[in-house]
Amino acid sequence: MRYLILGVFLVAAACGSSGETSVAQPQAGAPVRTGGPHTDFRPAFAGQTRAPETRSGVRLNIQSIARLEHPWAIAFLPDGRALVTERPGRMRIVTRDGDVSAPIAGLPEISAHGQGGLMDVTLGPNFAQDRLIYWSFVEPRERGDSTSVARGRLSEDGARVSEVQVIFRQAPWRSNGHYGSRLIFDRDGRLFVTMGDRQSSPSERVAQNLATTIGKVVRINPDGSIPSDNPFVGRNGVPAAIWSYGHRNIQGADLHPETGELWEVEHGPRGGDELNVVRGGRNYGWPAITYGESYSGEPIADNPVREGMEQPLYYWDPVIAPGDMDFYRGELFPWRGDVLIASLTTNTLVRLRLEGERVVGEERFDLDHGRVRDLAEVSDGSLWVLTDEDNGEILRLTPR
Ligand SMILES: [Ca+2]
Ligand SMILES: [Ca+2]
Repeated sequence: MRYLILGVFLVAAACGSSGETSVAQPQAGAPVRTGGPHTDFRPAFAGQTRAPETRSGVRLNIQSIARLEHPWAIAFLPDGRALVTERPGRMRIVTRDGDVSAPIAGLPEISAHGQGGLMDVTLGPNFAQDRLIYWSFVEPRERGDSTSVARGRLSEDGARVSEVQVIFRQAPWRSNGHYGSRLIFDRDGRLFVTMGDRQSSPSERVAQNLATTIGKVVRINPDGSIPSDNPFVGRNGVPAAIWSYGHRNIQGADLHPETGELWEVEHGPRGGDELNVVRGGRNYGWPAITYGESYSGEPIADNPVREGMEQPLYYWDPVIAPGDMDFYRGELFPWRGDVLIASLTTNTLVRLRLEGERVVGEERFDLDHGRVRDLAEVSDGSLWVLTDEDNGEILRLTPR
């Protein structure tokens, strides 16, 4: 282990009357306490991992407002209610007070097994006029189920979707994992779909193969057609929808509030979860380069740096298993411009402080309600968080 463990004096402080535990401030420069890394790779630049712990002084008020089965994604409607998906294949409308509607009718058949089912949902860029919503799901296919994207018109009363069209289909693959996915409209109204490598073996190098949409981010128009300025348009044998490649499994993404570029968090294997800014035509390396190793401990890459492949802005080893990520845009918390990440394995909300494209601080908030899947900022700056459990919850987070 090459990381210098600084003299960190973690002193358990007395538990307050509210029952939360806390620890004394570690010395300046010490990272969040996580245990040792699995690999002994050196970061490509200072601060690429284990940024100093940065305390914002926030204490969270955590309120459970509704229960759902494996809730996966939240999309707020203009009236303040939210569309919320459940991975087994239901979409519902939830009010600010947590009243949950019956499932919305009219969704096409969804194949729910393993890590997949109904996943993300987002409003179209002209929702106020056309009421089009977009969702990602695992579609039953003859040659192996895979990630698809559909859109449909939400009725005025929110009870059903109609005029449903499947606008994108990832190539099929026979596995139950690594479906992605997040749906992010860019500022020009084009749709990014972030996906995964469908748990293909690293030795198959599928995410590096430009002939398939597996292990890729794609960019499409809202009707499923291909933007003429996509990076691989006109390249023989390459699906023109591809925006970037070499991705393992992306379940969290957002547009940078200033630059409008796509940022994503990506699951690594054992070690090597990543934060990336995703640019058209670039290769993000999986599985040719990674800061992780296989679950059996076998190496995947002998070197995490390679010419022509992008370095993550930041990585975690051990992993956080990132669900969604959002840039915080509000003012209720003192986090404006920070990256907030839902962590499935640590049951925490992870906050990254940025300076440009460098991570300069990390903080974690122990929510202690199970696997954190999604987060969404409410118009008042509070947060809704989903826990991906059989008896999952919508949690409302406000500062104390
Ligand atoms: Ca990578
Ligand atoms: Ca979100």
